[in-house]
Amino acid sequence: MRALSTGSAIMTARAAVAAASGAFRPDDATQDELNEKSDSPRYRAVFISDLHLGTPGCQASALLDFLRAHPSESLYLVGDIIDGWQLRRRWFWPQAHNDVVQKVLRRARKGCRVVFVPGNHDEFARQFDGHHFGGIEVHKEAVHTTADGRHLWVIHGDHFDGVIQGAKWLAYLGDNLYEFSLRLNRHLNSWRARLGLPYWSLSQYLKHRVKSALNYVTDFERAVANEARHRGYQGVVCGHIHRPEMRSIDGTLYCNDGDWVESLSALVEHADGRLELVHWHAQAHAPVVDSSAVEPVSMA
Ligand SMILES: [Mn+2]
Repeated sequence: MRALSTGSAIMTARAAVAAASGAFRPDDATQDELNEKSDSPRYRAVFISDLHLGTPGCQASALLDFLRAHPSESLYLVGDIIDGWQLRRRWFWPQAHNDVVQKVLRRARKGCRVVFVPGNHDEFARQFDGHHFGGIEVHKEAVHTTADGRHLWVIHGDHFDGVIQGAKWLAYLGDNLYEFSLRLNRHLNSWRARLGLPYWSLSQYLKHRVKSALNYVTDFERAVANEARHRGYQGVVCGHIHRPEMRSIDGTLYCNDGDWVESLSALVEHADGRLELVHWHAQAHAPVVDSSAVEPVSMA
């Protein structure tokens, strides 16, 4: 076990690095090289965020499959990679999560530029701004220049939480819960009628709340894109809200690479500078993920 010598590093940082560096197995590397034959197209850059390693929600094996199929010159880890909040409460570190860290470290050793922009769940790493560990550069924010010369601001996005109102977890309510609310509504109102109370629509109330949650997403996207424009960038790449998206907002390109808990998505840059949002669960060779098995609670 090796640990960082920096005294101020909190336990989760030390433990995560120790877990990653302590169990390197050469047979893994060989297997990985076999999987990474040159028939995979090489991407100029890959952006992933919100892996939430250290939580049961992290879809680590799907992520490993994605990484194997997407070798790149640069890899941006756009925050909430290791979930220090959850690990502090309960230690959860299965082999697949270790494999992800190994995979990233190995990629850095093989000449891929790996940039880690910490998020709010791994904010312990923000104190290492400007340092590098095992070939991974840590920056509070970064700028990526595409092959066609666009400057993209790379941030996690949590700093924009303060300017946004609303119950964001409601954005993750599914249809099932909505249908359940309609049934609950009928029972609630027959009970209210017996008590002589007027009709009150639970579903209307929830619909209103879901609408304000969706407004939260739009407000977040606009706030991030506006700030990128004010700073003179042509676009922005962020994560945090677990909502993959790529669109122009008032002339500024807004890219959210999504997450590896719910949406299993990433942003990739092709050799010619073209950006693409990859939805991994939609790939034929990837395992189908049952979204109902994932807790609807937001981890943004
Ligand atoms: Mn976050």
